[in-house]
Amino acid sequence: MAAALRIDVVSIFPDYLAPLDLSLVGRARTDGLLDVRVHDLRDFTHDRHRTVDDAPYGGGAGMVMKPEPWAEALGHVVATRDASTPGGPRLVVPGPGGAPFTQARARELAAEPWLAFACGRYEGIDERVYDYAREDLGLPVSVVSLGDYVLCGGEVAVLAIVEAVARLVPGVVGNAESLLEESHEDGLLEYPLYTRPRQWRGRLVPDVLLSGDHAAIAGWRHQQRMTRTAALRPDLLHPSAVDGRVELGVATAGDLPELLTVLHARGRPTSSESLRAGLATGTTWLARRAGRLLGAVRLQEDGGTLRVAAPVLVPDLADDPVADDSLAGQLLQVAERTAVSGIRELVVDDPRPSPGRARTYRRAGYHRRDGRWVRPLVLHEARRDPAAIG
Ligand code: JCK
Repeated sequence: MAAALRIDVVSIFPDYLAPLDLSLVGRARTDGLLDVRVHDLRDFTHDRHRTVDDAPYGGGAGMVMKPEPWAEALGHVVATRDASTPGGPRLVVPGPGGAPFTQARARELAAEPWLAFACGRYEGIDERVYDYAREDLGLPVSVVSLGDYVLCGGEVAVLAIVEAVARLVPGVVGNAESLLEESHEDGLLEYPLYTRPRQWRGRLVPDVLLSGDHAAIAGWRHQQRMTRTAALRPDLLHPSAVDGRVELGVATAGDLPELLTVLHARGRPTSSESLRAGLATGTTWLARRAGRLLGAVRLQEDGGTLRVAAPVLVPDLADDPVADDSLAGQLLQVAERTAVSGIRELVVDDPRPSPGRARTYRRAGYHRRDGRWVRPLVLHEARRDPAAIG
């Protein structure tokens, strides 16, 4: 039987991939479910020193991988296509600048018949190798990243990706249920796990798990997952706060009732009269998504200073640090762009911000001065056209 998935890996450190002989992936290989072939890039060089790197054109730190050995190695891999893999592999290249490698991407890769991985080293691979693979070899190319930190090469990323993909290949993981039940399949973190003994070093297993009440157990587990997700990964609960399209616009009299409600709900009560007066003497920017009000910020010129009221967000977003950073951050940015020439600094009067909001101010370029948040403006920033917002 032909393997369900063929995987070729090209690296200057083939030994780095030795763990693919072990555990789940190793078993899948001996079971004939995976056909893994590791190639040494240096076998595709022709000089005495088996050179794979050279200095970068344009200068800069470090070395770049030469294109010639890569073209030969990839050509060799493609030339070994057979009846079960007639089309050529999808080329996956780990790199710190790639698209995030996610469970969705793992599912996509697990559905392919053939994957080839190019493990870079040094600062990375000559860009033309990607174009060559696409245009001359006809391979789909995906550059992927494991996360926002810097590794020394692609090998560790390939180990992680192959492991994530292999366990989705039918037959590799025994219990199909354990694949279905999983965290990241439904976007929440996992519930805590317990096994025997019931009491261990003075610690008990939660009673509900021994109750035999399946509905109560499911309810408790769901509540645990929600609490953990809210604490550790709020972005998973409010993805729209991060990547939904936010529209920014200047408030007019028609927006006052909605604004009044939000300010009251956030403990900043004001009268409609003073709010109306504020519209005349300064600028209030609103953030909306699909028409729904999300937050607001008010600006007022005062000599060379632009006074910025602490951005206010609607109650269901206000306590979410991710939403705060995204929305309050965008509102502060608008404040900055509104500043006309003559303004030398922005000042936010917010002496006791929440830790999340303090972080938002710092990320927006403000620093603390005498209980206020101050953002100096350089001249070219102070001449921006407010009409260019959006
Ligand atoms: C593949 C070489 C090392 C080191 C220059 C300038 C940021 C570029 C990865 N999640 C991930 N982190 N790192 C990798 C990864 C790193 C790699 C290679 C994958 C090949 N390197 C390297 C420094 C730079 N940089 C700004 C990095 C590459 C994945 N997947």
